[in-house]
Amino acid sequence: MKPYRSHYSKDVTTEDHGKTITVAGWVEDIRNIGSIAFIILRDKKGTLQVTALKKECLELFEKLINIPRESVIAVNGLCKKSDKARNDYEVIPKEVEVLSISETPLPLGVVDKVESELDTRLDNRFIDLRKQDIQAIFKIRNKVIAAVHEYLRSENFFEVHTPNIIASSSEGGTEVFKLKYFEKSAFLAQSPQLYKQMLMATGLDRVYEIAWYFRAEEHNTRRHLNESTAVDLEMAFINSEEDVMKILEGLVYSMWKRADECNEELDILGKKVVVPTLPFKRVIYDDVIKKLNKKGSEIKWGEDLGSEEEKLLGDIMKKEGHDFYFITKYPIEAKPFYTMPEKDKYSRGFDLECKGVEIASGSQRIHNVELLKKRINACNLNSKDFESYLKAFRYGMPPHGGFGFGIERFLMELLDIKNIRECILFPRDRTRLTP
Ligand code: AMO
Repeated sequence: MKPYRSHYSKDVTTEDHGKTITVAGWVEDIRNIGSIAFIILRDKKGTLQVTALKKECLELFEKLINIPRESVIAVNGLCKKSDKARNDYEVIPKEVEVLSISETPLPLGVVDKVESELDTRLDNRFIDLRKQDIQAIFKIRNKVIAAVHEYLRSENFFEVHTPNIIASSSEGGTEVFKLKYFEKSAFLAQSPQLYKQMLMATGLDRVYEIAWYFRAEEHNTRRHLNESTAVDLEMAFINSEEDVMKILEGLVYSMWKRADECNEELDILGKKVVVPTLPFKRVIYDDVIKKLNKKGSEIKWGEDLGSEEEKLLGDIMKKEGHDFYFITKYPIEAKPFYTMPEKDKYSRGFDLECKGVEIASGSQRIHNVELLKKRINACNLNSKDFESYLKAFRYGMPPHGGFGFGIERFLMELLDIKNIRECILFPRDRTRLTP
């Protein structure tokens, strides 16, 4: 049969009625009522009905009713208007080609009413992803990423791809995956941090990357992955971190707005999206600590917010009418070595929170090489490990800053998904390395 597919399930129009078309996909269900069989065929865009009449095509009828569910078939047949069929039409088969027979039983049902355990679903992710609600999450992700490219390009950003196998840890700390690189040891990049900053010394001015983060964090939580993705960005000639925050809130707004336009997927998921209004509230770190202490939290000045404190702050801010808010002017000791200090104990680092969850963090960076070395040492890191990075600061480096915005965290908050593993195709966590 050539081609296997002339139409997707949802692409048939009134003009196709009475014509011969070919459709292809997975056999979701077979209902055989004796003289007639209804085969529900599923493809990327939805489902359609293939109707086989026993008395008109006995051989085809027998072939179709014996195909195991989830097998892949292509059907060539007559497209016919039908009030009873799902998309107002059905296909009366003339020819059926079985392209792949599914084994039975299935390790996971596709249209079953019973909810399966997340682990069973992730173990059989290729089947899990056949479900229309699970696909809807990734269809929204796909559309929103398109909005990221559109927005950032309209703001004169340049897409880059930086190395993931690197010689020194990008964020400092111990949460790095170490690997053997021929005679040397190497690390998987925790983020593109060092490279996007080095690019600020090239004159490219504004760069972004849809980046992979590899983090050897031991804890297994509902909002941490060991391999995650982010919109990672850096911009030069800024006056302060405020310039970076403006781009970040513009980006978040564009992404939420694009998500709000995904009507079909949102309907499938039964979700509503509330597009935020700009600008987002800015709260300085000192006030955050005061607000938290007032509500009984024992967090001390200088500490970073843990998930408990973030949640409490989320509730406080919600009452004040803010789902989105920046926490600004962090203490320097709570931020990574590349963060620009301000006065003696503060920094130009910020986090963007959404309903009690950190979705992005960023800062103005240090662009003076001597100060940068000082901060590397103060963070108990060895500046020798950062020589090739530091070199980029010695021959003309403009003031700059940027942020990292977690794509899975964004999806969790956008669609109110409780476990971050649902927001990435093949999650990597403390115990999961397959599939
Ligand atoms: P940070 O480490 O805060 O900053 O990460 C930025 C954003 O990435 C997401 N994120 C994660 N998502 C899931 N699982 C994880 N383990 C995980 N770790 C981080 C979060 C977080 O806000 N280089 C800086 C960014 C910058 O300053 O440009 C950085 O990596 O949404």
